[in-house]
Amino acid sequence: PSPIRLADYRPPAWTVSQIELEFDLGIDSTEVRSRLHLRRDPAQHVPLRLDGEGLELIAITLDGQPLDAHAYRYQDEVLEVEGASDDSVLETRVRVRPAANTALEGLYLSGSREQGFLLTQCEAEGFRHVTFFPDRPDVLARYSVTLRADRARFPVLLAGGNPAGAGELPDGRHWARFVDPYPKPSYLFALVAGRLEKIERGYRTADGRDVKLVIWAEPDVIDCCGYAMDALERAMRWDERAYGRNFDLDVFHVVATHDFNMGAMENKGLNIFNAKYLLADPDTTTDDEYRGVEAVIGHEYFHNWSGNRVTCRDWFQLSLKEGLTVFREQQFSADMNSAPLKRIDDVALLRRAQFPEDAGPLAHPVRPSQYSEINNFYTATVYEKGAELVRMLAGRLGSEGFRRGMDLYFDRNDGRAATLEDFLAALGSANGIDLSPYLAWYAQAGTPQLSAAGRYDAATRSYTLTLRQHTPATPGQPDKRALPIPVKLALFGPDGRMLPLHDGAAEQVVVLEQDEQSFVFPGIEHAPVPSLLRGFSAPVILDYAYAPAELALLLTHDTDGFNRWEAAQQLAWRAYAELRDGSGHEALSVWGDTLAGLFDQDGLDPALLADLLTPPGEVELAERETDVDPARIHALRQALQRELAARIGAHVLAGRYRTLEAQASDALDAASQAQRRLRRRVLELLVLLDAAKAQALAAAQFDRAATMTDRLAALAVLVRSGAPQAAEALERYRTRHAGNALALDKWFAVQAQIPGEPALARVRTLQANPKFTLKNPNRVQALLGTWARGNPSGFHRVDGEGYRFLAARLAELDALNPQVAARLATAFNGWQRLEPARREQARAAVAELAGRRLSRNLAEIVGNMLKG
Ligand code: B3K
Ligand code: ZN
Repeated sequence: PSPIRLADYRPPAWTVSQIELEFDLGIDSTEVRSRLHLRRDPAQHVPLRLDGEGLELIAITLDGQPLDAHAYRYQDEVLEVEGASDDSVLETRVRVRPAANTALEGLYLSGSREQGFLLTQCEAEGFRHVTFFPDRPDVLARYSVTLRADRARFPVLLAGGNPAGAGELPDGRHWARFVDPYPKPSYLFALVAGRLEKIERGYRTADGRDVKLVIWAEPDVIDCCGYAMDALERAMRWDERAYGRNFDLDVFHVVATHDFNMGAMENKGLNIFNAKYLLADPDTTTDDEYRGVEAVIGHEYFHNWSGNRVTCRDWFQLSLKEGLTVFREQQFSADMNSAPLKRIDDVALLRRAQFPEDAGPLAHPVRPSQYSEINNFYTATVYEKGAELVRMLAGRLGSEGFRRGMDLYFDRNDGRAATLEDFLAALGSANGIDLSPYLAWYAQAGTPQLSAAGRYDAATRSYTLTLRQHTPATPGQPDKRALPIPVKLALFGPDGRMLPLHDGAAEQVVVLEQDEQSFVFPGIEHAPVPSLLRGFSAPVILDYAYAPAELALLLTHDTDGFNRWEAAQQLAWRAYAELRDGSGHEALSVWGDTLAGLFDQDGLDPALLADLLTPPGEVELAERETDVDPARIHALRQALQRELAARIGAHVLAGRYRTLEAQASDALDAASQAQRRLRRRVLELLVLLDAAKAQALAAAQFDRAATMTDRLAALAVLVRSGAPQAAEALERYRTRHAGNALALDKWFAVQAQIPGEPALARVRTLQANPKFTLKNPNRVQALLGTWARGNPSGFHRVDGEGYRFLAARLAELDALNPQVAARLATAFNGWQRLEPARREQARAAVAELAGRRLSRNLAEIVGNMLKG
């Protein structure tokens, strides 16, 4: 099939002003009647064509008349109808089969036939699996949805919009109707039906609307929804304050399911969540997961404006809603928790997930120019790099200017399907600035490399900073142009104090717009140490030839929490390179000794300390190498951390561990979370120095843990260090949490992280465990995703067995769930940079897979993988 191209976009020839849907719901068979009120674009003369996939057509009428067999044709996933005109009403009746739907796209069954419930997932193109429709985001219609079902089997019936009646039917059946007053694209349609329980809360919006907030879940987990409800209320208040956005329906439903392809979905008025991002309780949820629930609750809620009220013209504009909403979610999380820690987390994620994407065969711009399967483009580039671009724009405009721009964006585009040009135009015209140069960031793939060099002239007391940029070629984009790169900076004197800049400010933003530019700072009293790209002001790779002592100065004194961490990362990187190349130990000493010095410093946030003590991960380290040998990188990173542990000292580490242990609590406040984060880090360092002692501490921690965070941290240390206590701890964990799917996922995941060659044997054993199934995306991610995407030394075996094992699982999975298979296949990203033996094994495994009959999803990923 030929790819879809942005350049080929045409407005729809036919639109739908209103749709009336009626569902007769059943697990094996559901009947869907739809009445479409059609509008024709007078400028275009093409027959009516509607999307429809896997639909069994039962009846079709146009303007009340049954259609002859020759007046319509349903083939190749398109229904073509003759004789329709502007204002025609097309009515169809189709049958779909929810229980047979393993792709979890369209209408499907979550859970068992006996107890499970029905739900839909329509983004991006699931609605065409429900009924015939112009299934594209620029067709906005008013929805009226009537659900009918057996009352005993489906006591709860939900769809997006405001409730508009309900009642009884003969034979134990009942009905409910929902009308959504806001025109919306089909990808935002949703329904849910089954035996669900709820928690409920009243909420009054800032503009005075009384809204009912309802969270629905299966009876066994309804007690785990309270945290999400609180988070939802916080998110709603925050969006009112930060963006002046109010909720706009009378009721807001949120539903949890264990069977979901991604994190959650922002369907209008009926958000549907992967249970992983909704359910929370202290016995089974870690601190990181609590923050994840809050963030995703916020993210989906914020989509009500950035995505739903203002939607995307076409799927190439996906980052218009996703990059923007991730940015809003990041701001929300930063406000609710610690802003510097949030920034560190986000940049670490960008480096771990997006930089490798941008540097490999799957590289694509934030606004891709073509795709064959849009579901393959819900990527770190569209989401995380997209959010970085919004952050750059927000930084350029300042907080008031950005708010002005956002107000205008929402105002101008409310009820419309917009483009990234519309976004930049609104931000720009609200501020009298031309932001169109930033469009290049959306069109150009690859991570820019920014080199910086400074020169201090003591005679004139001026400092000159020279910046140069270069973006390496990516597949299909050999030549790159210069991008506007905002560099936020400050200058530090030798005593660690900030040097005032000429206008008295401590901090300034310079924007590099050409390939190379110099910026002069007059009136600088000393040769400075520059703190560059503060807060990570642009998503680039910075190269500046700092002396290790200069990085130590920033690590100790920088007032930007993010750049303190960044200095530690840079030092760790250099220390790692010294170990690898046997090129001395200058950076190693400076890194280890500076951190050892900070270890006992009062007033340093323990959570920040934990992050400072963490060197770049194995995926990030591999990014800077050619002929990558993941086993060697693992060994070197362990050696690096052992050096750090040695410089701090076993005695000091153990002492700090005991102090932290004495403070242990099961509270969720920032201080308790920070204590747990540092305690874990200390244990991880100690185990490298004195394994027996640390393992004994971990075993005791596992026994007594009052939170999942502490229990899982202890278990991870035991399992990954191959402790003699590991097997028993795993068994006790399994028995304790046997009935809890999310806790059991963590049992699979922790074992998938065993380093090195033994990982595969464990993965094979776990794959044969009766609790493992390829049908559940969370379980697949927990075992196969953690191993293949998060455990490089475990996946990249030198004999290639890891690659062949994954390829075989991908082929099986693809037959069930193409979206999940395609995402898992990205584990092969970066294979071209492996050392020759692994490279050949990986290539052969991917090529063998490419030769099979695959879904469009998986075929596109493996095809691109081999092209790059
Ligand atoms: N918009 C959904 C993602 C849909 C993915 C479709 N394959 C979740 C989100 O970003 O909020
Ligand atoms: Zn989103």
